[in-house]
Amino acid sequence: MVYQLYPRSFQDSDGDGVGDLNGITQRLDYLQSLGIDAIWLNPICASPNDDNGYDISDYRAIMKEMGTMQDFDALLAGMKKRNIKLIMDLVLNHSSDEHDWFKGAKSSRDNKYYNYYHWWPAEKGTPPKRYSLFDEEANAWRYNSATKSYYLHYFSRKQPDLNWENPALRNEMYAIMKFWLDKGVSGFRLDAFPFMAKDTSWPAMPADFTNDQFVRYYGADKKVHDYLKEMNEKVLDKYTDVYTVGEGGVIPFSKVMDYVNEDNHELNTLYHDEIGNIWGRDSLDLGEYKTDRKNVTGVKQIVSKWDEKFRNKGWNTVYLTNHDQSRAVSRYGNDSPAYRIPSAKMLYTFLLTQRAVPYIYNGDEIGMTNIRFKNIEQYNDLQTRNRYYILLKESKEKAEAYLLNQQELSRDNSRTPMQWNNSANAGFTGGNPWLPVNPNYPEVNVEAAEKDKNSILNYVRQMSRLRHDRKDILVYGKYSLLDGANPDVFVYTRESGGKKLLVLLNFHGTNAVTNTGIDFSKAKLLISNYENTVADGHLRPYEAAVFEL
Ligand code: TEU
Repeated sequence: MVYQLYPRSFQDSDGDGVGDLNGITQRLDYLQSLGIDAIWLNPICASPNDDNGYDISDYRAIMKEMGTMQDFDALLAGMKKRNIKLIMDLVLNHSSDEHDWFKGAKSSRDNKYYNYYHWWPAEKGTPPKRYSLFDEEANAWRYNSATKSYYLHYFSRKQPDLNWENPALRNEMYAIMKFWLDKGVSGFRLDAFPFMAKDTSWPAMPADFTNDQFVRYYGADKKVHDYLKEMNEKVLDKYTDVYTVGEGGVIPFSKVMDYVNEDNHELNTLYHDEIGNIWGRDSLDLGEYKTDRKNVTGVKQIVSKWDEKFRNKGWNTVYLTNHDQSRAVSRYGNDSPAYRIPSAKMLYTFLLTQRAVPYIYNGDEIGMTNIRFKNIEQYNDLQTRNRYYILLKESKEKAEAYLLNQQELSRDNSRTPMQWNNSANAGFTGGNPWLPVNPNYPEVNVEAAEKDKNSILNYVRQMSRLRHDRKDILVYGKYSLLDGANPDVFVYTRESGGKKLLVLLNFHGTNAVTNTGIDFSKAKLLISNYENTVADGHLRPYEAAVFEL
């Protein structure tokens, strides 16, 4: 079980309104109580924070708001003592424009760092169209007058793309990985890794470009495989027990095994975005959104097809939300007062009974909800802000529609500060929080959840114990879908060594019936999110249960 921790919003220990490493260290007993095996820390390296740490200006230094290298060493030692491993976020595709490499590169074409980045010389005319995901003008090329050339930035203009074709750059990145592994970290989450390798002949994008052509024009070029293999050879192979997870949202399903098949020696795991895609997601076509929260059958198909993919080789991951998406209970459950608690527990029953590495996102374990900002000025995230202003140039209606959509989908929803107690700013900071605390903190907070034996938090702990106690079945056992066409209920068994568990999940806020043909006479209840759960195939709104058969 991996706990994803967004350090900026977790715990501030020095009153500057930004979470820090000492804050995390203070909360290690709490983290241990969740029964997690590892923590993935979002970026903590030096950064001007154009994209909250995903724009790194020094890969070997700690962001000043987050503390010092001594603080990092203390955090790591505290984690080791508690047997929790640390997974670092490794930002490979781009650096900050304030990194020394880029400062040199942009000064002259003769600078030794010029070829650490991708450039289009102005004498060749305007560069071939590439959209940027975060740019104010959606253009991924930006002119630099000192070199009379354009640099590439798939993300913001303060995040120039690194040129992995240059062996000198690759060696720098490998040395950085060694630096952190030598300190004792246990692995890396490879940020946006498919974009590392581009087709640098820069083919023209077709006029009818659609998202499914994304990989062709943006990355996942064959060379990604070479880089990952080299990274294993030069770095990862030299260490034992190192885990990698790639952010693989854009990798087509048919190509996944090429990356995670252990024979290929590339990645241990990657994560996909298919559940998020079916249940509402920002797409690259600015302003177009699909939301189909009722499509439980679709979700079942996704889960089943990914399980099948990993039947014999490789290993899967599963998550419901992260720092790029909104809150799980708001998006997939129901955050109204009546259903917030049962639906969040139902989602955890799902997450922690999967044959995959489950990722829990901080704050979800107490059922934190979307903050749903009303005005564009309230947003911090550059993605929301920049896209809003692009749309506003097109029409006011489009911009307004986008704003409504962002109430449900914006990344800031999951980035509001962790709610620890009912004191000012939810106990997150003594200062001014960098992003407002969700006003529901007097009710939704860790301290209140600790005191309530029926809280989401205590349910997560029970589920996590169950997963560890019945590891042979719940981690490694075979998965089989039952009642697959049922549009409300997700039912499956997990089995191993002649023992079988049944998982029943009602994803909707209405009563439901499932037809499994299973003989319930010997069924023994292991956990459920309601009082008096009986095994008869009837489920109350958002009811979830695990039975031993
Ligand atoms: O995200 C990569 C990515 O492809 C994003 O476009 C992501 O899909 C989008 O933000 C979802 O709304 C990674 C990080 O997870 C993200 O936080 C960073 O902003 C991005 O890389 C740039 O480093």
